[in-house]
Amino acid sequence: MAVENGKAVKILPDHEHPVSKGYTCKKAHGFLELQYHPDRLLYPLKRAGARGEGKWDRITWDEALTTIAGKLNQFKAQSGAESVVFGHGTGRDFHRFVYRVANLFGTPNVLTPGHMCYLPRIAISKLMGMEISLCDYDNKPGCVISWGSNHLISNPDENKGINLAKTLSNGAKLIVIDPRRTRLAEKADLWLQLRPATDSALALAMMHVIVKEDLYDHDFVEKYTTGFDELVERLAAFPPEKVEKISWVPAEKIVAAARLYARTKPAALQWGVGIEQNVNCVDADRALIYLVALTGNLDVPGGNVIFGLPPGMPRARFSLFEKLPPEQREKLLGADTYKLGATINRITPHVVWDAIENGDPYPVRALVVFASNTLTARENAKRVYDVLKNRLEFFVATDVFPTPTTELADIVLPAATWLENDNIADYWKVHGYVFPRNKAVEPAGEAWSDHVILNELGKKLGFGEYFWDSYEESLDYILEPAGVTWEQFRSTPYLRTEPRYRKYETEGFASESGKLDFFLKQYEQWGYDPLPGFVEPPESPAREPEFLARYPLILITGTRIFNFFGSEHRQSDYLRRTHPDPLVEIHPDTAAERGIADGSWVVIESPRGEVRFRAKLFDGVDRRVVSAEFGWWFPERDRTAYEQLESNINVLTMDGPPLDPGMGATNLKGLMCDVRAAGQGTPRIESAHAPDRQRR
Ligand SMILES: Nc1nc2c(c(=O)[nH]1)N[C@H]1C(S)=C(S)[C@@H](COP(=O)(O)OP(=O)(O)OC[C@H]3O[C@@H](n4cnc5c(=O)[nH]c(N)nc54)[C@H](O)[C@@H]3O)O[C@H]1N2
Ligand SMILES: Nc1nc2c(c(=O)[nH]1)N[C@H]1C(S)=C(S)[C@@H](COP(=O)(O)OP(=O)(O)OC[C@H]3O[C@@H](n4cnc5c(=O)[nH]c(N)nc54)[C@H](O)[C@@H]3O)O[C@H]1N2
Ligand SMILES: [Mo]
Repeated sequence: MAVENGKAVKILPDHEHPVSKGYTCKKAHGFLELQYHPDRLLYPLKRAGARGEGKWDRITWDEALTTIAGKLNQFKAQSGAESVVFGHGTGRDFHRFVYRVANLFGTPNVLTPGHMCYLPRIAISKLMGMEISLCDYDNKPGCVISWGSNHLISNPDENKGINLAKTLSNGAKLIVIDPRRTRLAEKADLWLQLRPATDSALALAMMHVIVKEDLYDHDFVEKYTTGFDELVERLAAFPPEKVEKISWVPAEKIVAAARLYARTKPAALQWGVGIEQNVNCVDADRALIYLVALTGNLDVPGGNVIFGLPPGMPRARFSLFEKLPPEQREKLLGADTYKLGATINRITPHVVWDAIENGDPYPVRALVVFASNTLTARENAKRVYDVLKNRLEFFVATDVFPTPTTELADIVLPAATWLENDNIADYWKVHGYVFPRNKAVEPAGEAWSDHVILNELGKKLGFGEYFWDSYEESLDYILEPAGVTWEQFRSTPYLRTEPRYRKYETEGFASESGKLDFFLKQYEQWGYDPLPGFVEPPESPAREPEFLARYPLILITGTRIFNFFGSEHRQSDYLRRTHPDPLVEIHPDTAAERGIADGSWVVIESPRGEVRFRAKLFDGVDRRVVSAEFGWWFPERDRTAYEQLESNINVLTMDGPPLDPGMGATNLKGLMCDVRAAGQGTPRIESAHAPDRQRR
């Protein structure tokens, strides 16, 4: 980071960084425009008019936090701490404070995207007695499967696309399993263009081949697993010829992929949310873990490795889960239904909306969210709109910018950006590293970092003894077990827990059997399928003819965009210049049948509503599939939160049920829809339509 006279002027690459290896993404180049953008929230705000009317009074931090703490403590006294739900968005480095405040306050309920993003992998791995295993790119995998993951664009979580790119330039074979012909798919030795949401069936068919052709690791299976016979019995129901009909992938390609992956050693399996955002989520996750294990690639160099937790205090200790009384833990919303999610205290959103709407199983009165554009990013957005606008008693949102979500809040708190605070980066990840992130510039206006906000809110709520005079002291507290202070750490490149391989040989698995179980007894006891299987999604080509006549196309949503992160960055001229509008990919033949031209506006319709997108004709999607971006809203338009639903793809998605049984993962991919040229009728949302002011 280059800083001149207190102003950040350039974001520089760090070539010594072991994870980014000097790669910086386009969003980083666009960030300084956002850092100094005139739209930024600079002061705490209190709603002045009716909710959503757009009238605000500036208030002091003290008034804001005193009001919030007063309300939350009032709800707790009247309706129980569980009537307050905290929330956050995608993984960021302050989340530990959200859980610390929630646990001390006494509510088990924290609303996050974790039910369908990454946490299903964590939860099912833990149930099997391990942490999640990650690709060990630094030890030269000979073959990589990229499964529902567009890593070169999305760079998520612990690994960055650069590590995959380097592995491929070293000559590794590549198998891509994706309904879209991505840049990565173009490089692949084998591209399996599957029907969305059929991943678990495809993985079972690959295992079928691996077992039938005796390509599995006998030693690993015999010594370190249980339930192999039951698994083999299940695999009998998934021969490639049958799975071709389910997944649309030709049987010979399934066989070829299984052989290539099983015969190349070591091989790594990279997966993404393409697999998790549907009703088969956890079954796909566990089938993939079994593929890794069966082929002897678990915890071996160049395979999928369970790296250590980073040095420093374990996150669970920081979050003070033990302070949440057992009777409060039991009140976790949806715990009786989504039992795997409950093991890691995660909830699917509909249970929160049910509680707010109907008081079922108890009333929820307040929602306090940090860094989450809830209205734009959560499924079934019209319902979310109605709940936030009309049914919720008290709503607090903390953000860097005004958004369609902050528009509906009672109190809005201005957050500092990642350039404006010191922090321990990657503390929540499991690649074994932590990095110092030094504050580059002072916060804009009166913005506070989320840590500071939560540290001060914790004190106002009456838990002063668990918080710090200044939040920086909490960095020392976290680093204490690693034997360094923040002052020492801030000039260190990183701390790392060195990886150890094949830990199961000495430690086994932390399951009841001490082994990796193919047959999950806990799943059976919960009333779920103890073995991975496949079910048709609630909306699919298997539906009744009348439904299919109206909604003939499969819809996938949210494939990551290079220029934007979630619903962020739409304020940047630099990033919007090359990507001004929301896009939906449609096969040219499908478009021609509907009179849709490349670049024209179209309406996409599902049973939940209609939205407006620009057509991008692309023969890399199947004729029966369309793929729409997520996160769209238009900061340049002066419009209400309701009108900002116009191109919000979550107007079309389901919050369920039916959902993935264990985790409550929602169906964001593999829904049904139809598309028509916008000229033949604008979407229903446009009833209060403002003129279409495209900015460029
Ligand atoms: N249809 C569909 N919906 C999806 C997905 C999909 O694929 N399809 N993907 C889902 C997934 S995987 C996820 S993780 C979620 C993401 O869900 P969210 O994280 O809730 O969504 P975002 O829209 O990214 O909202 C992040 C907000 O945080 C603000 N922000 C950025 N930095 C900070 C900060 O430091 N502090 C504070 N307080 N605010 C900050 C941004 O301005 C933005 O408004 O969306 C989910 N929704
Ligand atoms: N630039 C950018 N980077 C991001 C984000 C962002 O918004 N922008 N978001 C961040 C977040 S929150 C997350 S969770 C990650 C997600 O990053 P990834 O896990 O890479 O997720 P996606 O790009 O949504 O989807 C990956 C691929 O899955 C495919 N896919 C869709 N449906 C299916 C299916 O049913 N089966 C299979 N096998 N594939 C399917 C899509 O075509 C896509 O190419 O990215 C993070 N990084
Ligand atoms: Mo995510």
